[in-house]
Amino acid sequence: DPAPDSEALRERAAAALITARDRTTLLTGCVDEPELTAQHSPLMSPLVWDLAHIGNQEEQWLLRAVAGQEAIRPEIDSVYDAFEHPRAERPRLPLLPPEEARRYASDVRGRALDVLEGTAFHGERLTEAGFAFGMIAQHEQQHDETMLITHQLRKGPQALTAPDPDPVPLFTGPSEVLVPGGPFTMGTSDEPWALDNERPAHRREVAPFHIDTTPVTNAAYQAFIEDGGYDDPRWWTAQGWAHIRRNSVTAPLFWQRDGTPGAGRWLRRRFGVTEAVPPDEPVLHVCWYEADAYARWAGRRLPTEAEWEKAARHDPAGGRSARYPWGDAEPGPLHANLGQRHLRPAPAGSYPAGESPLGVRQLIGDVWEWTSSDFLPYPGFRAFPYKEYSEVFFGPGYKVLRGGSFAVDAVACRGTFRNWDHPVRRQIFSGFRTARSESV
Ligand code: AVJ
Ligand code: FE
Repeated sequence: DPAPDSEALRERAAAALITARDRTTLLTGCVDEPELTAQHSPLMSPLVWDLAHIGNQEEQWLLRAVAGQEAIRPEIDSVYDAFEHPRAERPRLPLLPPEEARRYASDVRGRALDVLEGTAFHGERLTEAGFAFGMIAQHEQQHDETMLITHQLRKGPQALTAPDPDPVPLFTGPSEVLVPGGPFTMGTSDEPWALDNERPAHRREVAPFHIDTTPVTNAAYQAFIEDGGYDDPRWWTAQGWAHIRRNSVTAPLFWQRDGTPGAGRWLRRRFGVTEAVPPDEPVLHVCWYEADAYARWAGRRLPTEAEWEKAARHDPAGGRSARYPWGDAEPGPLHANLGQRHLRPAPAGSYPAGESPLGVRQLIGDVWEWTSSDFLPYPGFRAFPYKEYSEVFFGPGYKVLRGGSFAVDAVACRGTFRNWDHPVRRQIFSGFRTARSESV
């Protein structure tokens, strides 16, 4: 290691871990103990499970795998194994009570920072460029996003606050841009903290297509609702139609019609507050079936995952793939709405400094964007460091989401980052944009 690089990496890793822990502390410190152990939705774990699971993963990877230490409390590994216990069961497990969970996570953290001081960042794949530390910071941030979803599902008064994004003038640019056809580099082999499913970099041929300049807004989505979109099987796949009928899905999750006679408005509940649905904001809390149906109604389709990544990373001038739509610079507050800085997406057309070379906005941050693609390995994929991060999820049961939401931290969000979920899921911070093939 040339020393300065090593020192910079050490600082970056420590900062990423500390940023994540500050957020975990906020999310688990703003409600009282009974709320930490309660299950707010069968879709989610009690917050106190996430807290100790965060510590347990850190112990397994940084203390045991990297530093070869003995288990602190081997008996709890199984309690915090996400594969042994589905979320619905977790409240009945012998969970560490809140104070113990906090102490455990902070004990692990103290030791992990000591390990960081003494680790060389080369030689071993797990520690190459600080990978294991970056992976654990990303893991904690991913659970922080999960805990924020739990907060959104939780009934009861507001527990979290954040300033709103700055207002922007109504976006008046083109509604779509043409992405030229041809190959581009998808995925990465040199982003040091990229996870296994983002690797390796490979050439992808993509036919020319048009993609929305901004995510689909609440106003646009409302037009689909008012046009009877949820009552017309033409727009839905057979599975989607069966799903929305069986579950009486008639609007995005957390929406309700304003009961005032003649109001004709929609309200939504957001982190304990009921408010009018803001027309210019990207639509949030829709499942894949809803995104897919809206696109068909609009005479369009969801972008494939490759199309999404080409729109986000390809620079037609330079011909190479950048790390982000705006280039290779780390995300700053002018680029994207990330990191729970706000508790909502920013209006469509925000963040001009974050646009792609072709002028596509808000690809990073605001809302996770559903793509039409199943979650599958790239050619040459190798599971690392464990099969249960990605490999066991590959297949038709999961659709890929891209770009990150306001609730994801920059450390867990890149032009190559891949998220996935079941097509019925909508408690997640999910929205979408649409595309169409270039007609010849
Ligand atoms: C990549 C967001 C689907 O939360 O299930 C957390 C991330 N993996 N702990 C999830 C993850 C293990 C994962 N997602
Ligand atoms: Fe996890």
